[in-house]
Amino acid sequence: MPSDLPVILHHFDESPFSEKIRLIFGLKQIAWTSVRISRIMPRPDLMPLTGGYRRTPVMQIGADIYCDTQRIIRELEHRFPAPTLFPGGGEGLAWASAMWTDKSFFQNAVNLVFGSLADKVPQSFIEDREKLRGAKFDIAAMTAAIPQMRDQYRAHVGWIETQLAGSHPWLSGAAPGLVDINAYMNVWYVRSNLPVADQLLAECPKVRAWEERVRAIGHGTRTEISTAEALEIGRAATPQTAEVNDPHDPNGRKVGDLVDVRPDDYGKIAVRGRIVSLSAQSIAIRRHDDLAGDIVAHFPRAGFLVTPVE
Ligand SMILES: N[C@@H](CCC(=O)N[C@@H](CS)C(=O)NCC(=O)O)C(=O)O
Repeated sequence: MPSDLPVILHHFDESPFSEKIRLIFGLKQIAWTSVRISRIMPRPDLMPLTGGYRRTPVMQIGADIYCDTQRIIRELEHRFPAPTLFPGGGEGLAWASAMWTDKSFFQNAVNLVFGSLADKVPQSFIEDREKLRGAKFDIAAMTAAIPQMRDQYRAHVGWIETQLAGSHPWLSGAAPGLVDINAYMNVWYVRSNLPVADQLLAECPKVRAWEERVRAIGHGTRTEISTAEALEIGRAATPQTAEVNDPHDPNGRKVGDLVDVRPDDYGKIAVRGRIVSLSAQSIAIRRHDDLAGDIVAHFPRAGFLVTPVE
């Protein structure tokens, strides 16, 4: 159900999580609008739209703001169902694969990349990511851990190699799907930053061939606008999200409740608003911002905390 409103992605080119979404645009042949944001805070035109959520990427469709790739991908599959991200079935495990690729595998790739870049990492970036994590971004410790990180990376890519054994070209079988996109993000990230990327895949010929196939999916059709233009689109639009209660909500939450929503791992900034829509996989909250107007922000449930505001 494509609408007249542009599908806007707030992202930066080096961002691996954004690469997942760019590839889904490619896979589904979506024409999208790119807003390049800075790699570090502040992001003064984006925060009015997200209500403080600061991780990258964020998708915007009018005054509806989708936070976290889990939630963005669910929306894209809903609005652009063909071709599906679940070509071989297996939808449940495909969603769950993000808990491997976005957490354990990603932390491994991050440590490998920044440990190897070492003194090339700008101080401003380190300080920004310390605020994001609420903990030290300890490059020296990452450098010291490189041997361990190589071992871990080998184990992660080894699973991809094993999954590709046999004649099927994709992790989901005959066609590319969400598991390919999720897993590829980390291989892309290491390849984009480390000259040893090929060496690290020396014993994984199927991963190297698969990597080329995923890259060839491309990014769909991209048009650029500025952060200020995106904010204006948000301000001029009305949120499109219908009110939906969840009769099975285990905590009795309902439309209209005032809540804080925040990630449970890093970038734990609370976004406050009134519930508009609720389900096992999604929560949408309405808020008002002086610059952005009325906004509905959408989050996934796994990996997020919802707390009532008294
Ligand atoms: N679970 C989040 C993780 C996103 C994430 O960690 N993105 C990185 C950039 S690739 C980030 O937010 N870095 C800090 C920032 O951009 O402010 C998702 O799936 O969207």
